[in-house]
Amino acid sequence: MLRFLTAGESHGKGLVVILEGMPAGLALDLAAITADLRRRQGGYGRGRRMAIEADEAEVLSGVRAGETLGSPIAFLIRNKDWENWQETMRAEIASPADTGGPTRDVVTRPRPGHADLAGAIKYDRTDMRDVIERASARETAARVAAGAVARQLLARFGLHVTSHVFAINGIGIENPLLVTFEQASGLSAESLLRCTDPEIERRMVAEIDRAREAGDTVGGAFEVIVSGVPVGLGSYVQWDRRLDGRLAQGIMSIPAIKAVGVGRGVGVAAMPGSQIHDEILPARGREHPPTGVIRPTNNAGGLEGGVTNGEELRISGYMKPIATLMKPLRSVDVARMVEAPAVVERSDVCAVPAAAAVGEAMICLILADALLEKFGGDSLAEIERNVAAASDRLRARFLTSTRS
Ligand code: EPS
Repeated sequence: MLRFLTAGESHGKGLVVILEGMPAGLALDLAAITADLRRRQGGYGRGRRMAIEADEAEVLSGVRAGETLGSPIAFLIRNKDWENWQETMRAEIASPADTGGPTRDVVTRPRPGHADLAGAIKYDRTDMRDVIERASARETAARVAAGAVARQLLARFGLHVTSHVFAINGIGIENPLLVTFEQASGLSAESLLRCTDPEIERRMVAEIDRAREAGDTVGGAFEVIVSGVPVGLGSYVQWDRRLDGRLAQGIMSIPAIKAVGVGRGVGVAAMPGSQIHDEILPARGREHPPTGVIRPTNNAGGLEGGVTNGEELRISGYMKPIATLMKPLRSVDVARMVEAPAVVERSDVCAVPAAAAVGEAMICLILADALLEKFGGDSLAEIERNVAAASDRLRARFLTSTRS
């Protein structure tokens, strides 16, 4: 239904994304796309590159007079740093006149944990720069631009997506499920780490400072929360239609993510069924959800059988520390096949808040896809009709029976 492709190198001219499958007639707030891009650039622990860039998505197609046309939407995000990398990253064999930036050394000492070695072998490149450039997390800016469009479609149908960081290098909030949607969405865009507990955030910041001083890096974990999710997105009838699997792939595809949790996540393996499953109670006398039932807990994270159950979606991602260490690990210089310290490049000490922003974008894209699958149409009006019909059916089926 909804698909996207990105292109671009970290220090090339820019990043491109093509998003196809968005219905026609969605009013697009371009400033909100920039706000999402800027949030991804932030967070305590980012390196000097982010002081150079001021990401903005230039619309190349698919939008006219502020509305989507139903045609592919293409964005260009220019790399400001390109100016300093033209000589190294030029497409031409010979440097054109006035080419900026120095000629950089060939990279032959792979960083443990980065794609450098496997990529150089796979694509048969002698300069690992050819791998670094595309494997770089810079690519995620393009995903955030596409995700920002998907977010606006979701919002049109009452789904709202937010996130918070609940752990940095082992310091964190014990049970992130206790953080409410309102607490997470209430965090300011300038928040240092997007942690809802100021005291824990202070300790996280100190941990990042310690890592920076030691020439080290740190990872952590974030949770994406979605409110207003309708029942019935995804399906249990085939493995590849289970929405939890699709969402997990979206999170796992973010660079440096090593584990994904749904609801209680890995915690479910250590609790009995009587404590983990979310009981179902009639909603009589309370504010009425469309299904007529309420859940006192949400350990399932809003998904049962790979289908949304009407509760908040809660998906977490666990990020390893950035692979570029200022105090490098042991590696091999593959040009000479001798032991040598890994290459040292300008990088970030911690990028977990950025990963949370990318996590939101991926969840937006996959949820929008699932929404279009269930209620799809070529125009917004068509989708609205389908959503209204489904909600009438729910009301007819559950509201009348719970009132009796
Ligand atoms: C990255 C290295 C750093 C990060 C970069 C990812 O970039 P540079 O090598 O230019 O200092 O800042 O992230 C981004 C550029 C971004 O936009 O997130 C890497 O090697 O993956």
